[in-house]
Amino acid sequence: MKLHGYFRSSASYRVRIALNLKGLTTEHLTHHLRKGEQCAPAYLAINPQGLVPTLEDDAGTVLTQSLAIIEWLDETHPAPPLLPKDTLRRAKVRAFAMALACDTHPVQNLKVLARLRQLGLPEEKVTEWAAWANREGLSACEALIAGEAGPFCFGDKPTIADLCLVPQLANARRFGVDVSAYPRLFKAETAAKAMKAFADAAPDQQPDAE
Ligand SMILES: N[C@@H](CCC(=O)N[C@@H](CS)C(=O)NCC(=O)O)C(=O)O
Repeated sequence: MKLHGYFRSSASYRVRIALNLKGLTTEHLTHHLRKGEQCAPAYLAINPQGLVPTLEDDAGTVLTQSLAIIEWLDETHPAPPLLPKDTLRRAKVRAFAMALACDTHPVQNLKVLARLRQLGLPEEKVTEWAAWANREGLSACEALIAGEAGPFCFGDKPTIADLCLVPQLANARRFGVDVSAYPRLFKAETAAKAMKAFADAAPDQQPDAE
């Protein structure tokens, strides 16, 4: 398998964690997002959205969208499971993951911030926008798992909720968000980061890290 990604990409980070948890190795192909390599014609031919990650399986089938990739990995390599068995719990885990992957991350993505700059927003306002998007999403997520004992987001094993949370907290810190406001999320992050699968997937551990 080949994973097209970028060390600082939080969506790629989610997939790297899933691969590590499943004990799967892939070839890592980097696309320098700040240099716009995700918009090169050869890459757009496999991912017309011009976003990372993209996974190519051994047969050359191309998969895009981190959550779709992670669920496919979970279905094809069921151990350890990344979703609970109980259908209601599955829905809750997915809702938490989507609060970050669908409603938080896209609003503060590179492409959106670049557009705000093009429209004339000064750099401090761009950062303020990104920090606001992170605070909105993380505050909601803190409330979503307030009643969960943990230590992970949902229970004593990582799920796709944790795969989305850890990279999003990294983004939040980059934009200057005070993450101490989210003690329950911090508890889940601490449990996750203690696992080798999460530690090895961290941006600063990647060969393309700057
Ligand atoms: N919903 C997509 C998001 C992918 C995405 O936005 N990736 C970012 C990096 S985390 C990217 O490629 N940004 C490039 C750009 O904005 O031009 C997923 O989960 O895979």
